[in-house]
Amino acid sequence: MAVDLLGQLRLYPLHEDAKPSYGTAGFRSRAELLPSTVFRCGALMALRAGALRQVTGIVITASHNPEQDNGVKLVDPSGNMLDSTWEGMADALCQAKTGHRAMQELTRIKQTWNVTTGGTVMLAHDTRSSANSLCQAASAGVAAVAGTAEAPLLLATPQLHWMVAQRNQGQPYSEADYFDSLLGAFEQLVSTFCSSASAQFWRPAFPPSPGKRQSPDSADFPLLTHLFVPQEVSVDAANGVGASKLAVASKRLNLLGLSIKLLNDGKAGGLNSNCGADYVQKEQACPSGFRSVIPGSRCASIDGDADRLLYFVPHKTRGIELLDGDRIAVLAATLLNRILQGRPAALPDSSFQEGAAGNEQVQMGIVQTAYANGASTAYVHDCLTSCKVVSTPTGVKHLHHAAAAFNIGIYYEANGHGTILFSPDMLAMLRQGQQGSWQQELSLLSKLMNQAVGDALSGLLLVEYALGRLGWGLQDWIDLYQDLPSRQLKVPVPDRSVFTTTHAEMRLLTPNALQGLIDSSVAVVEKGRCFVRPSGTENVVRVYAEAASQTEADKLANTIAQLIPEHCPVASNRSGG
Ligand code: G16
Repeated sequence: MAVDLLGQLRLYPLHEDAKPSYGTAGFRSRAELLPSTVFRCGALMALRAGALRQVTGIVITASHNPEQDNGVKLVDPSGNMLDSTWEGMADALCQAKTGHRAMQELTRIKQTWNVTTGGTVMLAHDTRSSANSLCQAASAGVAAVAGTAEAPLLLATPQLHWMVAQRNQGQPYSEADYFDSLLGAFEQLVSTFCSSASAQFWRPAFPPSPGKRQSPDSADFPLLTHLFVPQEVSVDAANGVGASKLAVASKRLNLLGLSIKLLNDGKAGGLNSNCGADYVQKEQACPSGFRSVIPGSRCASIDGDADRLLYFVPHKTRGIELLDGDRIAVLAATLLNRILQGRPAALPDSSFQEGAAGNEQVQMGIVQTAYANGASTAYVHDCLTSCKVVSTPTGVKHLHHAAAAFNIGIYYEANGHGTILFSPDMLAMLRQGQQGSWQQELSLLSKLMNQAVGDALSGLLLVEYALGRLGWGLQDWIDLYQDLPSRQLKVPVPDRSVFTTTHAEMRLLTPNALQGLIDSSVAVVEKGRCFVRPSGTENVVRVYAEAASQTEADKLANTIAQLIPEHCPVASNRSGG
């Protein structure tokens, strides 16, 4: 039966306050403004599935934003975010003021892509109360172009990305398969490379010289039985969807001696409310619900849709030692370097040149954004010499593609969003490895790390494996380098589109005069760095500053934040993501 597309579009009219705009990770706004956008995204992703004859996906989530917000993340057949060439079409479709105009946009897409009917779209949502009605809107949009919308599933965002990628590669793709793949890889890594049988292999070739700092929990020869020493991580689950998913994983991880103590698991407390990875990073503070956690213990925080991960150590006061995405990337690069060099675990040692030799054949890179702490970038340049550092604008969609250019591309935003990509050539080479070889270890790591998108569960397994494998305690990881003090602020503005940037968002193009004022403020601050960029997920402009002292970083950020209103002419509101 023919579908009345125009009639359907008119059932989901554009809200008069909605100004949708495809942002850093799809569309976001207050939930009540979204039905039209979500319906149209359903139609768009069904047409993309039809055009490519592969399955696409939609996740209804506003990730780190508050409960009253929602949004759509659009998943390409590869499992990555929607191809950037379609973002303009998504904008034109979702911004069309009337059903008739929206239908014209859909017709244009059909003609351009020579597609008559929609394909299959997988749907997922997080724990927000607006999920049900928005999933219905997405399904209706898919059906309106004669596509097939699958039943929506309660999933963490990276799970759906993984499932779409697997399915299009003809691989098992259920949620159970997802857990089997990640946890199975972790189990195999531990049993193959951290067992007493592999102890010989892991004896350090370069035992620490006398007088060098010793890891508090390592003997001279770390036999890598560390993982079997019961390890507990207290995880702040942001009162989001990640809580139930981590609960599933923790049953299997317990058997390996890795115990996950779930806090902010959604039984009390609001989604991302004074908790979650965004809160912990921006406030540099312990999330709520951590009063019972012993100062100095190993803690982690994920965000509302479980695609970001940070580690932290609570101090006696409310403060924390933050181990952010930059540090996870450095830990990963250290582990990978040592595997590639056939080099065993050794304690952090300033005379030890990571990546100095042995892996010339493998191009490894770390992708960062402007938010990467200057100390982390300096550490990679100075100590991980075989790793190239690349900087991209904010957004996994940018980092992912830059990472894919390497044989092994590590990408992590400072906010904890990231993963490690292995190129097809690299994977083909790794498949030839024997049991117990470095190739097998890397191959298992490629299964542990979600190859589609940043994933908090992957990240947690990586950190625990890397620390156990290297024989490091948290302090060894912290001691690699000292972060420069930094401060992030957000300033609400009437129209964030007047802020445009260049140089991977490190410099402003417009408003014209503001960059000059930032430059002169930075020039008088020791180790000063500061930039301003419009958020792609909130109606704010973000200010980032770092300096030699916290007082100076705070002062620099505040000085620039105060300049913003006078450089921002009043214009139309934008409510989209
Ligand atoms: C999303 C993106 C991230 C980005 C973050 C903040 O994260 O996936 O890549 O870093 O937004 O972006 P912005 O500074 O433009 O608001 P999430 O976890 O909210 O989906």
